[in-house]
Amino acid sequence: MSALKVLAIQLGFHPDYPDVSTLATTYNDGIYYVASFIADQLPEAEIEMCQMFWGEKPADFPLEDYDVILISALATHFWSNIPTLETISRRRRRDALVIMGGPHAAFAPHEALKYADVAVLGEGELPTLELIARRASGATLDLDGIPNIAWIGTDGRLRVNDIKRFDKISTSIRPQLLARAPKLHWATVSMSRGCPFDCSFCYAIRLLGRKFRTKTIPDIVAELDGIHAQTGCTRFYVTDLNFTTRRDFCEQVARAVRDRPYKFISMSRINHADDEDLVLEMKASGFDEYCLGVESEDPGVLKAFNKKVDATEQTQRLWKFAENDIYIHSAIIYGLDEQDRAAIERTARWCADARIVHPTFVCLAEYPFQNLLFGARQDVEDHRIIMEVPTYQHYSFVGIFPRHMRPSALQQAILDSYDIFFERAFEVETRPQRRMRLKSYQRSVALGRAGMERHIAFLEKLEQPYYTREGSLREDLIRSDFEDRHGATRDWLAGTARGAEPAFAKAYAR
Ligand code: B12
Ligand code: SF4
Repeated sequence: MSALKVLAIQLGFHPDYPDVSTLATTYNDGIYYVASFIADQLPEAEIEMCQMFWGEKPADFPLEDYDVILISALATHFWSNIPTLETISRRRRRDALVIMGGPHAAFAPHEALKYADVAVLGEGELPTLELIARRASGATLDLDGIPNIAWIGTDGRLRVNDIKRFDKISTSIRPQLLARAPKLHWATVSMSRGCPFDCSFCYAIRLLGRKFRTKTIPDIVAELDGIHAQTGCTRFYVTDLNFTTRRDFCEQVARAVRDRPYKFISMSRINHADDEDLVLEMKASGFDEYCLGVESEDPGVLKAFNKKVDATEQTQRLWKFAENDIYIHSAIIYGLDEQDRAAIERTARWCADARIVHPTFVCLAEYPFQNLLFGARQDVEDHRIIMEVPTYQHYSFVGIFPRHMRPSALQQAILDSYDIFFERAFEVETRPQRRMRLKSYQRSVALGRAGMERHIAFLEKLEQPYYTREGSLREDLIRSDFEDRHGATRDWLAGTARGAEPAFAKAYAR
């Protein structure tokens, strides 16, 4: 029997809408973990990677030859690559298995299933292995009982299996999968999964769950060394949702990598600043940058997002990081009804005063039908979401109809926030090293400017019928338009969606 041939594809961004964050230039690690796990479990399989971030094109691969095609995409990648997905659908073998995973498949499985046989709704390793095994064992593919998957049944209805959060996560990225990587600024790697918090806007916990699970320290060190040996990269983006969830784990990682020449950026919460001993111990091991879920300085906004932090202490905590020469990145979220233009300007200026070095000003984003499908919360109702465009769920680009301002005005406010921030930051920041960082960030933001201006023009056209001359949202009109365009899909989903089943919704929220 010939070896199983697998192609793993990471879809890329739309060239007109690049990401403003410098960190977004690295690869998304999810597909590498899935592909590496399959390689570990099925050593006879031949696994190839097609990374669109590096200019590789799926159409250049022999798509007809593969037994399994794995596709990973954010929403923005999905809607930026419809012609590519059509090419894959046209050229794939009919008896091949096409599986789509990652955020878009997880939150809009019905869209992913236009181009894939199966959508994976969360962690992909075990469901993918099981799918491959079942495909190999029979002519008809029996999908019942495989956790975390969705597919379209022979009756044309969406099927969603039970959701399971897995206990162990021992996979390491196979360095060979990065063989064709260009010189990387950052290599992404995951050391733990899950976050125990429950912020309202957060889709991350819906993918990876709320149970914090760690890899073993020897596995982590071996993975870092392997990626370093393959790519030469010494800087790692730790994609863990909340790396500092457990102090003992952080200490162990810090000790294990102390003698390595590595630098890390990891995600954490702002109260990490309170444990200065740990912050400094980690800094001595290369953890001198964090991406913090700051979101806002406004207590009302933080409460609305269920952030569970004390707003009065945000600034002092951020100063502590700055005083210890630790660089802070953070997404600052706009789009709630109470965030008018004045509040947005205040927040942008506050970021500089609080000495955040890399704020990314973003728009609240939401998928429709989340309550219906999964019993999950949505802050923005279905009809106010701008879907099916290359900027969909790319948070740098406004993707909702706010009630209090036009989408184009919000996008303009996002753009202006960068100017307000940089003007103030150069007044506040005196340390040469930090001023250099600000300058380099300012250059990368400038690269994203044309995309935002293009998006403003798009939004102005789109929103025109939906706002009165005075600027209030004509909600009845937008609702009835939504009904015309998406009502049938919603009703079709309602036939099999599982959000109303308490046991399903509970497992999903874990
Ligand atoms: C770390 C992170 C970042 C980092 C690094 C990203 C990077 N280059 O890897 C930074 C801060 C730079 C970033 C930026 C952005 N991010 Co981000 N990010 C995350 C976060 C928190 C973790 C991602 C991660 O790597 N996790 C660890 C790995 C192991 O998990 P995973 O990728 O989810 O993969 C697992 C499953 O999804 C699944 N899977 C994935 N692919 C596939 C494929 C197949 C075939 C199968 C079967 C399964 C499968 O299996 C994997 C392993 O179990 C996620 C939320 C999340 N996933 O939890 C958001 C997330 C992916 N980001 C998001 C967004 C929007 C962005 C930006 C576009 C934001 C912006 N600026 O506008 C940019 C895009 C950058 C980019 N290159 O993609 C959204 C995606 C929304 C959407 N629905 O499309 C998410 C979901 C955030 C959220 N709201 O919760 N991000
Ligand atoms: S702390 Fe971060 S990862 Fe955890 S729920 Fe909140 S936003 Fe999501």
